[in-house]
Amino acid sequence: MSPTITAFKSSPDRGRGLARDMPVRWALDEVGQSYDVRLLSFVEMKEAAHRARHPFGQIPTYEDGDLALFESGAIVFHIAERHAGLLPDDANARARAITWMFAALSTVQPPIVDRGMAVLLEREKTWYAERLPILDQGVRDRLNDLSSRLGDADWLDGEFSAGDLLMVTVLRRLNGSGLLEDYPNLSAYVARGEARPAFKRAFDAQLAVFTAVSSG
Ligand code: GTB
Repeated sequence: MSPTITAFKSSPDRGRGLARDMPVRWALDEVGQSYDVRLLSFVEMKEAAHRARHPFGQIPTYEDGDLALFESGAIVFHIAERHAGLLPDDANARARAITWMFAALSTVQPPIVDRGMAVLLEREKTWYAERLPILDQGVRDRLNDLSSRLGDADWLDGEFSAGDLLMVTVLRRLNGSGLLEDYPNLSAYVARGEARPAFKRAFDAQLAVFTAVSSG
């Protein structure tokens, strides 16, 4: 039986693939695992039935038989552990790929999310013009180091892994900020991720939800 994931019924990102069901869809597509999707409204997300799956009333979740998971990183890790293709067989290479998963979510993502939230919620505030350059610098600090580490390699550590999948997902949140463009190797890295057939399938699937909702 296919696992079931949850996603926004009506995503505020308007189908740009920025919500966190995207890395889960992408991981499932990379390993060739079909899946079902339960779409949730904001109200349904906070109801007891969904909170039993997700204590914080959010998407995404993942259900497979009697296993229910939340947290996109944990779900991607679970998929990568259960299927071939997203983590190397060699134990040390596998540990390094997992390290990149954590680096994406714990080290690179926070300043990107902080900046994104300020752009979304603080634009009209008196402090915005002063705060934005500080937040930009926080993002640049991470991008400088990531760019140096990646160099001219295709992926962060050898073959494409779940670490790259999460890192590309995180970096995509900078689309439209103008920040990524200062780092040609990181821009090319994101483009390489987006060019993967599995990424395209996942992206099209979440876009189809938005298209159906907005035309219906
Ligand atoms: N750490 C959790 C994970 O990685 O799974 C975070 C989950 C999370 O933030 N879920 C969000 C959610 O359910 C959706 S993805 N929000 C509803 C709520 O909290 O009530 C975050 C997100 C939302 C919208 C955009 N966007 O519009 O661009 C991008 C990302």
